[in-house]
Amino acid sequence: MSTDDVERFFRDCPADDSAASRVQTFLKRQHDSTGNLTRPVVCVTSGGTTVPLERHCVRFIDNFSGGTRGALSAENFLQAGYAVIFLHRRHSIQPFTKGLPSGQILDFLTSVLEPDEGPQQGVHVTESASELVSSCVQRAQEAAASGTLLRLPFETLFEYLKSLRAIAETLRPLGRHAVFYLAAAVSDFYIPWPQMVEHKIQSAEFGEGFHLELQKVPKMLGVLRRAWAPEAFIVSFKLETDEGLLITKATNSISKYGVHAVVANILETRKEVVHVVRPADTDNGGRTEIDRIARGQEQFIEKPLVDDVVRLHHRYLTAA
Ligand code: 9Z3
Repeated sequence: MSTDDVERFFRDCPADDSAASRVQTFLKRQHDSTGNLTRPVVCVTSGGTTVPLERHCVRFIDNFSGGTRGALSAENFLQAGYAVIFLHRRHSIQPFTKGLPSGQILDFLTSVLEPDEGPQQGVHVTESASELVSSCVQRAQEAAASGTLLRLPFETLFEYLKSLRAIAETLRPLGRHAVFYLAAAVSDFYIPWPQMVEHKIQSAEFGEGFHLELQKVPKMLGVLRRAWAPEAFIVSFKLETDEGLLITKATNSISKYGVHAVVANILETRKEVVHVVRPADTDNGGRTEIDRIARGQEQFIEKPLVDDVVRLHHRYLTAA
């Protein structure tokens, strides 16, 4: 894969360009009146990308991820004083909604609609849920009032990568004060737009079966690290199902793409334990150092995970 492949990907990319101006406006809010940056900015990516099979898309390939990792991490970065650009799969889990029912929202509500009920009239949160709901509402309102959370949705691989590039290029002037925390599950294979059929694939046109040929997505991690945002602190994620491959694959990402840390996780245990793999501080023959992060007594592992990433980012800032 060469830079030509990357150029071709974006040249053929159908998605719109609206992310850049939204990020620009958001970024202005993170500066004071004299133009100084008031807080570091992290781009948290979250949820899975889709790969369309048709331009007028009826069918698509999806990628595993509900978006819990990204949403809870975004909350913790806000708590740690970062401004957060939350690049997420549309309708995936949002910050400040963990624990709220997505499907059974009506179970949380009671309705008093009799005209003679006076001030009681209206729709109310049930007693048992009111503490959880008010905490979620309060934290969401705080983030909205402080202007420190920007939500940018994506659906397809094309939209995701186009927005990621726009964010990276807009954050470039922040240098080391920008962080990329790439928790989204991004497809490795796709159908390039020029090769994609216009309309719904017709099963009647195929005899025994339907053969699909996918191409490899050009690797963007190295381009992000070296060209789009060369000074930013880059944390990528590695998901495996075979424990035996995990640390080697994470270590390879560091040597291949030059990322500053890789969060390595196994599908089944990802909510309990992750490993943060990073280049050794001192030159000890190119080896890596590994922080094992366990959920422990915390409700969610994203708290100690983000604490670790923030610690590493602060060290990166002071090392400059
Ligand atoms: C992750 O590994 C995330 O931790 C999860 C979070 C997707 C497992 P949930 O959304 O899960 O909380 O349900 N993200 C990266 C996955 C990925 O596709 N990584 C690529 C790879 O492993 C590199 S970009 O090759």
